[in-house]
Amino acid sequence: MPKPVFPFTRYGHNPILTRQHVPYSCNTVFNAAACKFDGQYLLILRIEDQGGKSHLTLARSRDGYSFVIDDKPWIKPSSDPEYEPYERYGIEDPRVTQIGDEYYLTYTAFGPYGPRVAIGKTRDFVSFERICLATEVDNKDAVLFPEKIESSYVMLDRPSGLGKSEGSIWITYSPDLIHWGRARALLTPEPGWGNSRLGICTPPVKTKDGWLALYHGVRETAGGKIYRIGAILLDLQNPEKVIGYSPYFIFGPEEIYERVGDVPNVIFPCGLICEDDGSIKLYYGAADTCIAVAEAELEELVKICLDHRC
Ligand code: BMA
Repeated sequence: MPKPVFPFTRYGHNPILTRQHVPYSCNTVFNAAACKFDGQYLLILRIEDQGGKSHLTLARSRDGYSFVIDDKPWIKPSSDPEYEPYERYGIEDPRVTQIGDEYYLTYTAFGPYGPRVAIGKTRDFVSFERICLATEVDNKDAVLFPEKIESSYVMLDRPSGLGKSEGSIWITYSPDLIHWGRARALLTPEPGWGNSRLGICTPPVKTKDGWLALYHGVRETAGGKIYRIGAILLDLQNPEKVIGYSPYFIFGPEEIYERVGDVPNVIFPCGLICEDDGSIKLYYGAADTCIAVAEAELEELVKICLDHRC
């Protein structure tokens, strides 16, 4: 087996956001979606309040490292009777995908029945329109592709597997973002660094070699779970075909802010921004307590997948 590679370099002033940066009282700020909008970097932060429920708040930056957080939440759990029973315990782990001139959010709606995937959209990051609760419960980690493929919207998600302790990455299709089907499993846990759960982290990026996405692998250990990151490459025309993926993790908790926090040993990226020079910025929640950023070359991530073709 070839030598494992670690393509990510952490920003020197991590963590970039902690609860000290939040202009109102909360427990933690972590797991943020990321995009560029109106000449700025935007993070859609998951903020957990002191009651243990999460909402989403925007943070803005000119350089991608130094962010200012809005002084009030952007999206709170819904009071609409159609959504309220499913968002009662909070809304979590957003991801954002630009399709045309609209930005689509996928997030975890969490309520008494369990977690399920919800979809909504915005044009201006002021108003927000909920589109649907897209899956049943025990499903999280959903990302949308940035374009339709053969006239269908395409989504990756992570329904729970055997005994709820496992979970695999699945693909599913929709004509209208509301009705989803033709679901297939893409990647499932194997003994090793991702022996328990695999979930997609960041929306797929189109490259000449395929759709590149990052995913987390959860390893169950005697000391608890460890959340680490791998890369996967999917066929451009037929994204249920896995071209290759990293057989080892390429990014994992090492720094103190990743090792220690409300949930130790967690790196949980929800946002990836591609820069014009071929680099990417990966925004990740660290130990469910703060937000950090790391950088890599997109081409290097693709190469890792191509070096390990299925
Ligand atoms: C997952 C999600 C994430 C969280 C992670 C580690 O199941 O709930 O929000 O960061 O667990 O606690």
